[in-house]
Amino acid sequence: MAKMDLWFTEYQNENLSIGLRIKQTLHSEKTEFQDLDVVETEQYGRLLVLDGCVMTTDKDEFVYHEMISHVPLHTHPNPKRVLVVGGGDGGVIREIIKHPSVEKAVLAEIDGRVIEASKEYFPHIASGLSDPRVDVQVTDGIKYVKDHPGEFDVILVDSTDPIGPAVGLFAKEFYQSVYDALKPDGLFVAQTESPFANQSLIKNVFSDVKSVFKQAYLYLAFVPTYPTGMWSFTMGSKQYDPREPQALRPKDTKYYSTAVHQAAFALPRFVEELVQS
Ligand code: AG3
Repeated sequence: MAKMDLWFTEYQNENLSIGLRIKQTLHSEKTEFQDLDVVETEQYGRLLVLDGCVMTTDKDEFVYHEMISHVPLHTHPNPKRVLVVGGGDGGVIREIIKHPSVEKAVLAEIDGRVIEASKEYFPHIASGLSDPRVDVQVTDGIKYVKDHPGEFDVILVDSTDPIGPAVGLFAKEFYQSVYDALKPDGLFVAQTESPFANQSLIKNVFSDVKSVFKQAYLYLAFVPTYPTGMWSFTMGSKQYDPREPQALRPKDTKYYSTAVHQAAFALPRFVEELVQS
């Protein structure tokens, strides 16, 4: 019998898609907030898919999870209390708790089903969620941030794309609440999409973050399964300069190193233009 030719396709825009041959679909549901699917692919292992968009894959998850967390956590000299908004798969939490200074890491995820699906299908990504320092809250991250002024050293926003449940996480008002939820020397990072595919978003977020924090920085990493592969992160910092990282602390990383940290802030000219005021 001929091999079944089954493919997962994410339509990144009306002219562009990424396709991965799938072995099988492991899970499909409509949660209260979004469509949630888990598929097994030949190339990248399992995929976590929300509303048709790749959130993470077994094979390349380390790039995004290490870069959204270790860059800010090596910028702050002594991060003790860390908040993740979104990030229900647990990948960011897993990286945060590698830092011995961290006493408490809160996960504020709106969709409890993402947490459950990750525990079941991605145990190596969700592994940190059971750590005693981790407080998992199934709640609206926007409200959580508003209700906790002055509490955190570092806040990481691991959101979906700026559509559906995540729209409010890309708004200036939210960055102001993040600022207020940070201690006087705190800093934050948000995932901010692809400089090839989403230039106006990066421009707008950067100028909003800069107007709230005074200091804003953009850095890049390469995630093969995200639209265009080139991915950006925006940091707002009250005090510390991320271009001067602390010495390498957790050593068990696959992408992050002190040299990669420094190099991530070197922007190709067309990207630099997006953030020049
Ligand atoms: N959060 C950012 C995913 C954005 C990907 N966009 C897309 N595929 N269109 C990832 C969550 C991982 N913890």
